[in-house]
Amino acid sequence: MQDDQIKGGVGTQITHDSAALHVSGRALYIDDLPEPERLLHGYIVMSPVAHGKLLSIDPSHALELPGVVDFIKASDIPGHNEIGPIFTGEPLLAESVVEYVGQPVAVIAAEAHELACRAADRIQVHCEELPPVLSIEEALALKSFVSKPHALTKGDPDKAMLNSPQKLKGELRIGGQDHFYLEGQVAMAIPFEGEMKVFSSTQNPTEVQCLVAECLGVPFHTVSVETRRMGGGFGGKETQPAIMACCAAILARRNNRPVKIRVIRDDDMIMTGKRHPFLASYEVGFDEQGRILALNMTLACNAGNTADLSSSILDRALFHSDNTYFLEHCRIQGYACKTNTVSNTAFRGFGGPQGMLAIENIIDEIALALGRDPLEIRQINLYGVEDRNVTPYHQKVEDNISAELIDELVQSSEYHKRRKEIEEFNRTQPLVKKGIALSPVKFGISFTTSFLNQAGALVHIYKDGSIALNHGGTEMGQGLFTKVAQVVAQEFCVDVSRIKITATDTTKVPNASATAASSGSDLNGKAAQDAALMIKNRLISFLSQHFGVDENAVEFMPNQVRIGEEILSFDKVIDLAYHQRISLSSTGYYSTPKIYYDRETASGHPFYYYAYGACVSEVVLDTLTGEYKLLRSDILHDVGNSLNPAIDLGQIEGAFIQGVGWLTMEELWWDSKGSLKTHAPSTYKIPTCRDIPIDFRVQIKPNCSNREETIYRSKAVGEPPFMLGISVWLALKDALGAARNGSGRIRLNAPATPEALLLALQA
Ligand code: MTE
Ligand code: QUE
Ligand code: MOS
Repeated sequence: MQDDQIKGGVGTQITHDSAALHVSGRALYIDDLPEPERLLHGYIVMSPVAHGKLLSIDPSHALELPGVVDFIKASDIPGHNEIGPIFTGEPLLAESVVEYVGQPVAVIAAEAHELACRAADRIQVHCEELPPVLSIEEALALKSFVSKPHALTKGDPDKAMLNSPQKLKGELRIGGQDHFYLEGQVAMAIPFEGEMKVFSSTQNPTEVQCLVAECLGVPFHTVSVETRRMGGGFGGKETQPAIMACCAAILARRNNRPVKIRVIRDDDMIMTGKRHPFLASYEVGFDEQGRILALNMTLACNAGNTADLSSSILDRALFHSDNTYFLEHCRIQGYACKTNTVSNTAFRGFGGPQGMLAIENIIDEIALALGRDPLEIRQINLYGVEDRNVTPYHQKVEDNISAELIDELVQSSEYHKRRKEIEEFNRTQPLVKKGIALSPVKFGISFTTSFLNQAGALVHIYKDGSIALNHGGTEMGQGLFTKVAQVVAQEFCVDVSRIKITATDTTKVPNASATAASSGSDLNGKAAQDAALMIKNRLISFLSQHFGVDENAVEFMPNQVRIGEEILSFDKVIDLAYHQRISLSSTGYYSTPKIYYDRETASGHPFYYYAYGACVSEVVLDTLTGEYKLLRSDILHDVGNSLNPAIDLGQIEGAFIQGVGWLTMEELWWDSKGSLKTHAPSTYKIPTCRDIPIDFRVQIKPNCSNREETIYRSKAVGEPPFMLGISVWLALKDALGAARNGSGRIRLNAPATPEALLLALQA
């Protein structure tokens, strides 16, 4: 008996392919792989100061420990000492200056991990300290930047500001965020026959391949990188893994032994980049209704000591400082400030969250100034459908559904009724105050660096009818492998269990982009579909000739193929095709259409489409302690036609909570010498299961097909819902307003920790 449907096709809620392995602890991460014989363990020696001349590094106390085998510094790197993803001037190991506390300056190798760790501690790094630049303000004053400033302008903001009946000026400080992936950074390099095989916990195996080859001074084809899965990446494994991979490969080549480097959590947090802190300064002009007439805003981020991806992250911050709102006259300027702190990097949302928080705060300020419900101000400023639809970067918003989405959520969450109940509660409760807020999200999908929007795949069908799938995307828990397997199952009309998802490997698919910008399933799904269709079309043409029927008479049915009157099992068809010498393997390729951006004119069509969502959150605040509880969150989020609603729901919930963590509890704190003091869970509070809303209602917006021809008209989901967490920050601000009885402006920065809330109450 054949089923009338395949198992695990597109749109079905199958579980993550590794779910059982994850929850039973059997999933293999790089540190779990069987260790090769003669494995050495590397450990990275870090700069003790934020800024200084590097005078000498003395490894003698380390090398005298039995089992310590090797030591390298910058001058021992055989090729380039460069690991910048976009710009040069980003050394793997510091040469003559050190520029942040934690900067890699040397690497030690020993017979055991703990020994290497201990040996690294004994290495003496001598520096002549120089004055560090630690804050955005200092860097702005010195005009110390890692990349050229960028600005978006539309209309005539100066004139519109002059003519605005109401104006507000303000500043918002936005904190950074540590990725806190469960699996720390790790790499293992294995030398053989002049080649180097690297296992790297990376979102970007191709970049690791290229950088390892450049550090070794060898052609790319002698280095291969494999990544089966990461224990979370969240952007923290886009560029940072190069440090461990390159150091391991250099040591492996010198010693002709395999080398593994895994840094402990504290050192990982000190050494590697985080989300960029931002300082937003603005002047907004508006009318009595609260409609924004002019906006003049500067977004300055703390890029840390090098550029890394900061220029692209700043671009994305600028591109999202409109969020869902039409800004007719605006100037939005961006600065990527160079400081003597760790170089900040990609983190879920990639600057978008910071830009969006800035404008959401402005909307809130307008509402407060006019004594109106912020929801009204949001609604009155939304992008239109026919007009009022041009962004500050001059892309037309053509798929806008924010108004209807917000209306639906206002209804389903009973926003207005609850707002009244909360007012009543606050009238009668002197010490605890409730707050509520709705915040929308519009997130642009595509790498804004247009050439990155490409992907490749490789599909094999073996003689027994089983299928192997490979593509350039990486699995970090987000379910990409599962979704792409569903696409291939759908193409061949077979059960997904037939498809073996294989580890990302630079020898199988070359020149892949990072799995980033939420575009993993969009890009790799299409590339895998292309490969599958190539084979499928070969099969169709073969079968029609072999059986003497029209090509239209060949039909792929669940796990079978109908050829005219005949029905053969999929296995039988493959067996037949093999014996008739039909190729059963194909590569596939995809590049996103319609996108371009011109930095000179700051205009173009950087995004293929937008993903939308909105969230209503309700909090209760204890005005004596600043403690709060997230009572309820209602989310309505657009994922187009979902490839897998179960996985998408998980992404929405997880991203939201991670966003709440960023804005309400995760606080990074450096001392006056630029040393990070919050480098473990004892001092850095991430959300846990106790922090999810007591009442959590998450809905995927139904019947919401993507108007663009994406893979099965789905939409990217990885990052957009992160920004729904903004509703919680706004709800806390609303509760503060209630506590202060509407007297004066509320100065609240992010994160809104209990301490910050208490200070804002007393200000
Ligand atoms: N989900 C899990 N479980 N773990 C992760 O590391 N990273 C996020 C998001 N969801 C992440 C995640 C980030 S930053 C991005 S860009 C996307 O997943 C990348 O994967 P995708 O493009 O396949 O959605
Ligand atoms: C979103 C992203 C990324 C991005 C642009 C986005 C990203 C990323 C890069 C990038 C840009 C230039 C490079 C490079 C990478 O741009 O993750 O290697 O040369 O890596 O809008 O997530
Ligand atoms: Mo995600 S920040 O684009 O890795």
